[in-house]
Amino acid sequence: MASFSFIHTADIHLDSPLRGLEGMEGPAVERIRTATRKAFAGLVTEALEREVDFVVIAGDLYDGDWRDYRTGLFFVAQMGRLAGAGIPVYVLYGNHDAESRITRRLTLPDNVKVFSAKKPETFVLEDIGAALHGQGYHTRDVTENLAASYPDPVPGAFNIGVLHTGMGGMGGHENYAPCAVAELVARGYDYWALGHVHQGSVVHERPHIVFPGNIQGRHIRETGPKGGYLITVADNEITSFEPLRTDVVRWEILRVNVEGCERMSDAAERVRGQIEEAINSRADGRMLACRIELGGAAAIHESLLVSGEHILADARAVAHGFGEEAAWIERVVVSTEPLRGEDADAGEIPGDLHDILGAAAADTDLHKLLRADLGDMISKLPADLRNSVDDAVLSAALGADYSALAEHAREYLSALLKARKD
Ligand SMILES: [Mn+2]
Repeated sequence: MASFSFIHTADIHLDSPLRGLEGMEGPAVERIRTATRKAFAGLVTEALEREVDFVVIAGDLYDGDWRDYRTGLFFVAQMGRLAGAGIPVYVLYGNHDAESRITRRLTLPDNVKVFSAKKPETFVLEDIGAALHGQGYHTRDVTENLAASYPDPVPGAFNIGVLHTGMGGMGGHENYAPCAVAELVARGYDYWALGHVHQGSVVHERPHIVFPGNIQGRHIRETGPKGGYLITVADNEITSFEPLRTDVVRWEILRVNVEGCERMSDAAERVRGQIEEAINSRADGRMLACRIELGGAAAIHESLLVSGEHILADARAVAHGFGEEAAWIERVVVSTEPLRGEDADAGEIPGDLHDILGAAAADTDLHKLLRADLGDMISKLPADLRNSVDDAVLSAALGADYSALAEHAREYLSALLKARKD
């Protein structure tokens, strides 16, 4: 019986710069900084231990042009580990590592084969009866349907299509090299090793059409377990399809309801409980990188609004209580509400100011002023930055919702005045 196994991975984004860690230090931050490398080395270790027949990397091995040669040398060193065991690696470049974007080059070990970016290329592995078809990206913006010109399957072989694609525009990813599921199914291959969409998903089975997702979450929008797949094939049938978890840092959003909390220390205690629960039930021994979202109606709403720096520092202090590299807090988002039936402004804001602020939300002249001051600046922000805002106040500003913005300002001012009085 002809049997073999391979690993399918994609979107490694080696040495991807991690936003928001500037000026931060400590073992947890260092762990995050080196996470893409550690995850990739872990994947190579899996390939060696499982004695796979080959490894497929379906695009975005790199995050863009290397800052220096260390990124390339790290990759080559990992490939050298596989070369030592006689394991070949098939690499296809995607939008992030398109030929035109990577200006530095290094000699790759013989076991690494790179798909052509000019036309579809096929590698046939005679000894195990597998054929791999693929075409890499020459430039970043590949808008044509690459899959349409992939060749017919090699008769009698287990055929694998390797493709970096946005398919039909999934999950907020740029729709590069678009194609349809039905079209891939009709191609007659046995497995489509896709890349580009960072949230892993099995799009179709028999034939398998698979986005493995990235091997390591890089920020709070890449939450949950990450890794590749180990596929075993016998007589041209997939006999096992197993997820490999390679992430060394696991991103999570922890929603903490602070309803009923009378003091800030009550909220801290609830945060502690949520972190503990996440470490025990969802981190699988990885370091947890989390965002805390405080919600619910509570008497401490105003105190939370005006003491952002303290809340973040205290959440980090709580996390340190679980050990140096157990959990790290990315941010604390305050989405709480004042207790119902209570006029948040009552007695806090002097009469005139109260009236002015109350009317601000509906003041069209004020909106015009805000638009003049903010609109131009906002329109100059890069699209990915604009799309990644998760703060209510910033969202209102970006969405030109000036009445919501005025409302946030009124609430904040009221909380500040109240805090001063207390
Ligand atoms: Mn990509």
